[in-house]
Amino acid sequence: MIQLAYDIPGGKQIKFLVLTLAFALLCFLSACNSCEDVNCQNDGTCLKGNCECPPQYWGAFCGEEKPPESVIIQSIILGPFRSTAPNGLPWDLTSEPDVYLAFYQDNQFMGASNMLENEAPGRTRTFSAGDLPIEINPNDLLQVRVMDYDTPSERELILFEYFKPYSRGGAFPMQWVGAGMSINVTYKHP
Ligand SMILES: [Ca+2]
Repeated sequence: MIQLAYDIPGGKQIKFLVLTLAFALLCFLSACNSCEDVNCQNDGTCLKGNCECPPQYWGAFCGEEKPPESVIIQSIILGPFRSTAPNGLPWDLTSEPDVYLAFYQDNQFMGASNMLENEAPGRTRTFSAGDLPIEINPNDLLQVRVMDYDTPSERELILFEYFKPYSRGGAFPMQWVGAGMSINVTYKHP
């Protein structure tokens, strides 16, 4: 083959071209196993020229977002709320309200937190890992109701807020901030 290259006009150029191509191929093959020019995004790590992605990303350079399987509420910081019920009276006549959170998606009850007894309306309190967590659907709007527990059959709605659990391209925020509360979350991926 190379002998043929010598026999035709411009053969030397062809030989040079063949050698150059062979060299380029060798460089390319060795570069395949090198991480020198591989920039993995989103905390991906390069291993033998390939990006190993964290569970929430995929793709050659970990640039593609993977939708979560579910969202886990880790803690909720509930700020001060109004001190009186809509009728103008205090939430409880003889003590402070007994506060808990109820979670709804698509009009379905998803679960409730533990109750904090005798919570003064003016203070900030945290519902933490022991009071939660609640696993929710990433695709349905979440309604969080702040409730005052009176008796097994009587509860009063203090306030509610809506949160969107997952937005594509939103880079998985660890905290959602609302007017009256903020929610710390983690994302579960398959
Ligand atoms: Ca009450």
